[in-house]
Amino acid sequence: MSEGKAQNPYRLLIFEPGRKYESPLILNPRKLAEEKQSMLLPGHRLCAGCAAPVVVKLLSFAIRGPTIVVNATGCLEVATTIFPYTSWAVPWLHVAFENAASAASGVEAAIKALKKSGRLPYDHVDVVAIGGDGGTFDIGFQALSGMAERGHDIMYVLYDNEAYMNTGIQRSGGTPPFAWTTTSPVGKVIPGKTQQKKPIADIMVAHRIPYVATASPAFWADAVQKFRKGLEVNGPSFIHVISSCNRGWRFDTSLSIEVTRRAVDTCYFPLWEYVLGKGYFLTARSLQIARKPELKQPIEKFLEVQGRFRHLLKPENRELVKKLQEYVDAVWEDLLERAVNAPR
Ligand SMILES: Cc1ncc(C[n+]2csc(CCOP(=O)(O)OP(=O)(O)O)c2C)c(N)n1
Ligand code: SF4
Ligand SMILES: [Mg+2]
Repeated sequence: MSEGKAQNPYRLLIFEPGRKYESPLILNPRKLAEEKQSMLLPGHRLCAGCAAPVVVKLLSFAIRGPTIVVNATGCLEVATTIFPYTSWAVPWLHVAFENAASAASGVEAAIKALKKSGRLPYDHVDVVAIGGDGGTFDIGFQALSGMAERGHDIMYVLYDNEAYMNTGIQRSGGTPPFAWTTTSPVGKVIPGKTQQKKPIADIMVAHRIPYVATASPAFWADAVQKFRKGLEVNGPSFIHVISSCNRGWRFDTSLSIEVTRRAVDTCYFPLWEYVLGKGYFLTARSLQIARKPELKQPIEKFLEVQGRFRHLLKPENRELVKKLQEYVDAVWEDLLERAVNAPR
């Protein structure tokens, strides 16, 4: 863990055995730049403008000591570990597309066994599993649900770019209604995806795990705090991060963070956290919107900067935008009713 000024920003994060690492959470940008190093080193092949490495950087700001990352197959895995190289500065494991949560469960169980037999040279080792939406909403869901049910002490981070991007932009359970993908094409027969987005974070809440949260790279301090909370709880935690993809969402690379801001400003992707026994809490901009509803932007603000929704802005598709707005409003209203800190 970097302590004091980071001398070489491109080194491995070495955790000396026996030493206690209780690094305080830093939220001052200058201090972060001086004292914290990303666990993802430069030289990876993620696209310019991809939000996934930003998500990992924010996660890096939250880690508190020895950490092992388990990565599902997907853009983040493929583009950071092109054989024989790696961009990861922490121990990192990839097994398959569908089993990040079960591989991480094995890692966590092994750490426990080592600790029990006195062979773990650390007080504690955090295990973080990272998966894309395909690897989480769909193919990896069984492994994830099992991890939650067994109660492993793992933080699962979902970077949700809303399609199977690594294999060429196919729709997933995380793709929103009416989005264009190569398997939900826009044409005379269908207007993009015809199904809704699976409420994955609420599904994880239903598992009654200690901590679930949503996050956006545009609200970085909120995201870092949530990552830290997810690491600190005893047991499984799940952080759902909206992760823009300029290739699949069709926007200019300079808009990467702006798109994730608009996702929150329109309530398409509200920011909240769920603490077991306490309930749902709105955070950051979403809490501001709940207190001052006039801050809520129309869904067009999210759609208009993305080519995958270009067809929706044509006059003949006004009805679809209306439907999408109603869907967003219904989910938001539902959240307002559940949130403990929403104004009544
Ligand atoms: C069992 C299996 N089926 C299909 C694939 C091919 N495959 C690799 S990555 C990927 C898509 C990953 O999508 P997602 O999890 O959303 O991550 P992203 O690439 O979008 O970051 C697919 C279909 C695979 N590796 N294994
Ligand atoms: S295709 Fe999308 S998710 Fe994949 S590296 Fe490029 S921008 Fe990132
Ligand atoms: Mg994806």
